Amino acid sequence: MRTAAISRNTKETQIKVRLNLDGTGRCAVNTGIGFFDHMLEQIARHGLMDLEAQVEGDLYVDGHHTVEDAGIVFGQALKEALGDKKGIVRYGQACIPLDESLSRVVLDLSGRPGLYFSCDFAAPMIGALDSQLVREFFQAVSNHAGMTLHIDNLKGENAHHQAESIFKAFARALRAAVATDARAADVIPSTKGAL
Ligand SMILES: [Mn+2]
Repeated sequence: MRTAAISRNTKETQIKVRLNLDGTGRCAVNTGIGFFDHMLEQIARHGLMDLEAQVEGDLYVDGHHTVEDAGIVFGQALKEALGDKKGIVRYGQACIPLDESLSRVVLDLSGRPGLYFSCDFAAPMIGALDSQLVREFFQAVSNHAGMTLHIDNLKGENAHHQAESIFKAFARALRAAVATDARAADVIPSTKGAL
């Protein structure tokens, strides 16, 4: 089973994440920011991963440390669950609409961090989530999973829809990239022989 369980404690946040890449979409998350919970649920549901996340952050400051650090630990869990990446597809992409919003995510589990993010959010806040933190979450995931990650919101007039279409597209792209390649089950998908 491709699973990981990671705990991370700092003065700003205390986080526990459990991840099963070969799950069914089960999700139990509590970050203290309702809309962020809603987004993590999209990753589990549409990524077909089981995800538990208990996040206690310094929300009296703002949501920044909570969201960024959740991204760090999710990225670490993803990297650990993938192991040597033998047999995975490696690349994934998805273009997902939510009503008027349309988002495209293209990713490579390359081992190298890199986030290329474009979204002009229609509102500064989405519920209790500062829309600027969507980028911060994915920056942390990219850094700690070792993932090249291109995220483009191509259209959108509602910030809830923009963010949700991004998370759904990320989930679908990730699901494709971590899937097992039936024609190369024992192969690390790189001419270097390592990822
Ligand atoms: Mn929604």
